[in-house]
Amino acid sequence: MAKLHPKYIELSKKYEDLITRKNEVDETFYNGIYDRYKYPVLTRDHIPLTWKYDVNPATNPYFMERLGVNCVFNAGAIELNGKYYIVARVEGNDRKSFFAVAESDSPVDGFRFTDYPILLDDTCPEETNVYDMRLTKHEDGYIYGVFCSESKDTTVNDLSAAVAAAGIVRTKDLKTWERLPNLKTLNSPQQRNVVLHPEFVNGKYAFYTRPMDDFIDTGSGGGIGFGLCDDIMNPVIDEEIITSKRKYHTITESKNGAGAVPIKTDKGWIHIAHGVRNTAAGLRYVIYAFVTSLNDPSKVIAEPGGFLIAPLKGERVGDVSNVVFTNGAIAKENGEVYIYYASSDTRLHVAKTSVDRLLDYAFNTPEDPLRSVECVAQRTELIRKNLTYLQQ
Ligand code: M1P
Repeated sequence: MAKLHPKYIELSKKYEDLITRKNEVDETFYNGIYDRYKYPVLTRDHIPLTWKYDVNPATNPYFMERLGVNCVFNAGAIELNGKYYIVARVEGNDRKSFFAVAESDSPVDGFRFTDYPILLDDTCPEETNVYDMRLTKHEDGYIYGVFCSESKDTTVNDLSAAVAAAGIVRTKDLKTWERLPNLKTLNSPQQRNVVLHPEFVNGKYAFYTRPMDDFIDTGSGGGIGFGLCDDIMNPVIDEEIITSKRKYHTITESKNGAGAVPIKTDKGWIHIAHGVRNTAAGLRYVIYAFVTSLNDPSKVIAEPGGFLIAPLKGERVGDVSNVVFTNGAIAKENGEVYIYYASSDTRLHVAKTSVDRLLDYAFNTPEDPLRSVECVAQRTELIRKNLTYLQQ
């Protein structure tokens, strides 16, 4: 029998306690739109000990981490054969991210990583980093994972300059992954936050894109794009149109990007995306929602003003503070919706809502009127109606 370090025995017990801990709705938060949960669903402490330590006391007498993990965050999510799967972004102490599958019988707790992280086919020698996979159950029968594939920009004399592109993999079982060529967008030099729509549109694969001139700044990119592609084995988009636009002095002023795969409802496709504005303390990321038409998933038909989720309490602090970000949600047959969102590029949380609530929110929350005076008029009208009602 293998000899075990006492620390391994102690940490294994703590690990099991963490994985088996039941999650609870956070009763200190209420907005009627969704519930927040007390505990994150995944953190760096959910990483199996075998991924970080050499567990053999002969070769690791001090029981040191050999390959530390810094954080676990932005995750794609999917329900498959009655189980809940999260494909998380795991970042090592070396700043490189990779993907790992965690599985549970519950959407809000019990997530346990499978034995190994995903080892992608090494088809892009220039690729340095990968992150933020969106999982699409496509009507062609495959589950696609679309993620950011980042490489060094060698065309300029700047050590930090990078190029972002959309990488694509596909699978049927979340175990064997086939890497496809990266998406080419003929009119956008960089891409991040690309999401594959689950249905064909005009017989073609449809992608939500995020046209960008630069790695950080979207530059002339006007918002979340939408484009069609004939052949997923040679994915090229020659034209992108803008769906959800960036707007001055709103939550999307600096940039926005598609998040979870859109959820189909009888009133339209619900999108849960992120918006970014700049502040003296740096970029602030929030999550927002909008709905597009069933006939034309690029056409916005409901655009509630403001954010759906913003960082709260401890969520505000982390490696990149003041950030919430989503790239995965699970919509169950019974109408429940679980939004997996990461806070401050550090840990992953879940928010529970439903299709009915999201539709009510999307169609009945007033649009952002874009000017303070009109915002006050909007609020005054709500107060006036309430006071009249309460005096009855
Ligand atoms: O650090 C916040 C987020 O920044 C990026 O999002 P965007 O492309 O909209 O700027 C992503 O790298 C994301 O992973 C990260 O959470």
